[in-house]
Amino acid sequence: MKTLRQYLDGTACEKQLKDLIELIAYQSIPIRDAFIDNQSYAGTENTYGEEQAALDKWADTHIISVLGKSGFVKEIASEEQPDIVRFPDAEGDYAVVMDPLDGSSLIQVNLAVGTIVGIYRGGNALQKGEDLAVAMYMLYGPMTVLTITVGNGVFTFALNSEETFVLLKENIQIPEGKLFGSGGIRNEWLSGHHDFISLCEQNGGKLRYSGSFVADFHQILTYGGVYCYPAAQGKPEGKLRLVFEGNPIGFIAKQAGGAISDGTQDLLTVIPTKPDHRTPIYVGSKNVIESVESCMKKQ
Ligand code: AFP
Repeated sequence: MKTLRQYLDGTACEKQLKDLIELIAYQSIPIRDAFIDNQSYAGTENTYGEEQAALDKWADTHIISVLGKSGFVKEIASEEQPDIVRFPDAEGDYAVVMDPLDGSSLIQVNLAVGTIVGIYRGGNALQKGEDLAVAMYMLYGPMTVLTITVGNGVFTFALNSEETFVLLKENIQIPEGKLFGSGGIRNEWLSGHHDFISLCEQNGGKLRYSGSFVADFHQILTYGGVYCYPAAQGKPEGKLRLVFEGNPIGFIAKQAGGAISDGTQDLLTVIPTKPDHRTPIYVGSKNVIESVESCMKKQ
């Protein structure tokens, strides 16, 4: 079975980028192994006022330390850091954006959570999503899997019993499915979002939402449909973060023939104004995202 390295060797990625991808992908082993010892909350909050799980903090510190030592990376923008972490002396010129542990409220109930990562060339972390060189996520479920695009299709690898990532699925395309899931509180949704969700229900859609973006998106990637975290009354920017969540997942969706939108435009064309730039997110099958945008226009 083809390993991650064998796959990367068949791509046009430069050697240092391949090494960086592998280095990050295999951090899923220490992160997964740290679940048992990090079940509690750390007693601290991130920039967004969200309580940090101990594993959130552990994974953040761990990945930053590994990347800092690697010399590959000039900047890291992490959901768990208030500011961009800089390594001006690094020999490499990449910038990494990451959510080290996405879906952290699910750690204590042992549901699937993930790590989201994007890599830019040019050492600047605040670039448009469409300029990503690599987008990937690791999903810690019954299997630990890595879904990745280097801009030439989407591939999923699974960690086998020898702790090697081996190819599970190649050239993944999002089907035009009917799953839908939405974050937020129904009473606070705006009318366009209400209309869109009603449309999903009328069309025989099935509700699926766990509270872990990575796990919920992985399901959409497989069966088709849409993941939403909408704008709300008094919260036009929604909850999710453009840089660490929207862009890497959106880049994967687009490479798989799907789309991502903030309700009005392709999210990957938006220039981030700051690391913690928030945005409404709709991601999934292409025709479903088109109907989101038409519901929002009528709002
Ligand atoms: P954390 O990474 O802070 O746990 O946030 C999870 C998340 O950004 C995303 O993974 C979920 O889909 C969404 O928030 C869940 O939010 P709600 O708990 O409001 O549904």
